Amino acid sequence: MRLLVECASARWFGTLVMAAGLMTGVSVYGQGAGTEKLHLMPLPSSVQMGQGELVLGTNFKAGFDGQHDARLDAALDRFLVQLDRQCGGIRRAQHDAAQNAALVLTVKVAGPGGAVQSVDEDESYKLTVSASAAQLSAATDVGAMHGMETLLQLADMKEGACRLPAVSIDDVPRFRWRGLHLDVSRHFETVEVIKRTLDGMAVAKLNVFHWHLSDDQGFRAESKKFPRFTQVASDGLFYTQEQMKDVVAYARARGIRVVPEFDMPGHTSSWLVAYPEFGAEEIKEMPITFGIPQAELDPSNEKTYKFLDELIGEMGAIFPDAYFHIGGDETKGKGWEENPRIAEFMKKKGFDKPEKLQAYFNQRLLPILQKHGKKMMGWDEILTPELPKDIMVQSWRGEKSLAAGAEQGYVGILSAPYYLDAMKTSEMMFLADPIPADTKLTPEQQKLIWGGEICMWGEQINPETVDSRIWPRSLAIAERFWSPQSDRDVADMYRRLRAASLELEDVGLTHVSGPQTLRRNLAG
Ligand code: CP6
Repeated sequence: MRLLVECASARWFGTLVMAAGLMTGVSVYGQGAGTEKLHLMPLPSSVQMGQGELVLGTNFKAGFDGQHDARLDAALDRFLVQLDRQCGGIRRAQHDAAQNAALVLTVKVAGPGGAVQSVDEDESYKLTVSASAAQLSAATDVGAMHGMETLLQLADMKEGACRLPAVSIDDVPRFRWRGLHLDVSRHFETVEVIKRTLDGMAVAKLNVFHWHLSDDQGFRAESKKFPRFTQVASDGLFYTQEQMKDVVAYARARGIRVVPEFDMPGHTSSWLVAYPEFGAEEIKEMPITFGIPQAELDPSNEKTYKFLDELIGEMGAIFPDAYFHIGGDETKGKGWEENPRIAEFMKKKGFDKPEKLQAYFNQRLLPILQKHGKKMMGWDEILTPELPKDIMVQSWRGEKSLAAGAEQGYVGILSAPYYLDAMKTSEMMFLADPIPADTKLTPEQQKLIWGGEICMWGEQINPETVDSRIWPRSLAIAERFWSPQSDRDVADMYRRLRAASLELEDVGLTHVSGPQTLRRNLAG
């Protein structure tokens, strides 16, 4: 019965499928007999094979049953273009009500979902394919989009026709926060790279793009209030406000939230080259090296908070997500101790170590974020008892650190095992679970672990190589975030990874073909 507790989709249907699965010796919860021929990734929570297959012939028509918005309409168009690319001969049907009877694929949603996608968005979907028709139903656009991705993975060209196996799928993610973090400070990535990364995320059913927009080596977001950020601290490589809004819209169209990160009070060399008046020390230039350069904002200066209020207000309007990532990692505080004025401030406040000053800084930031309608998110180091329980902690230090937060009642996500630049294999990252089977956390505490984020740090990537660092391994991690906990068959994961990896190339990623091949293909 433990499995039933852990899988959110454990309704009566799932129970029946699990019973069937156990009888036929299929090891993963919810995967019925015959599913070993499919190559779905991430694995849905329950799959049951039916009789026969649906041939998508010249009579193929897809459309909606009932209400739908422009976002879902566009998603169906993209789906059909992709299906046509895989199969050929697929065309878009009229979808007025009178024609519904003739639809081969019917999509039905209860509503569009949140105007700003939240952590509570219902992402579930149900898919039924018989020999005569297919039905996709979901509570929201996002659920329907996930279902379309599954349909693309089901479709196969065989004996001159595009076919879908008869199947019944009931799918819901295990975790609500399934992110990919991309550092664009150390090396800049173009909007084109960001967009194709979002396309890959949609295939993998990842739902949060965490955009690490500032670090010591560069500040990549255009600020109209503080133009020196990009004038002197970006080498001309930055996103305009229009480009950032365009990325947010592109992500939303694919059911993906965008959480911006402005890393502070450490990792701020770029900030202090542009605006030295808010720093604890003089920073002459941005580093180009590895390591943690000494550069901290000055938490003792009231002007620092006025400045952050304006910056967060400006950036918060570009990024509608409820969460705003303040970084907070690796602040050593040496600059604070070396600055007599700040050292005196610490003494007066009774702060015996830099961590205390950082906690003070975070406490001052909190009402600023709240004023702009944002919740605070940061790396492990922001977790101090002074902060309320609705902050969100991203653990780069590991499962123990994450569990320690949950024990104190803090919500968190796991990132440590999913560092792509640590050269880990798909297997290692696939098996690393945000809630390991031997967890000591109570069921209530486990509910505070909302998922995880893959981390792509930028020191060793550029637009030419980034795809091959992120993909295909991220598909394996995305499956860990989406699929039932019992899904641990590594050989089967690799079998499906091969198919999904090629599918990613179909949507424009270049991890297999490489940018050279891509350019040749585009040229001619
Ligand atoms: N940059 C920032 C980094 C890292 C962190 N923060 C990092 C630390 C250790 C490893 C990889 C990356 N490059 N700003 C830690 C959150 Cl192994």
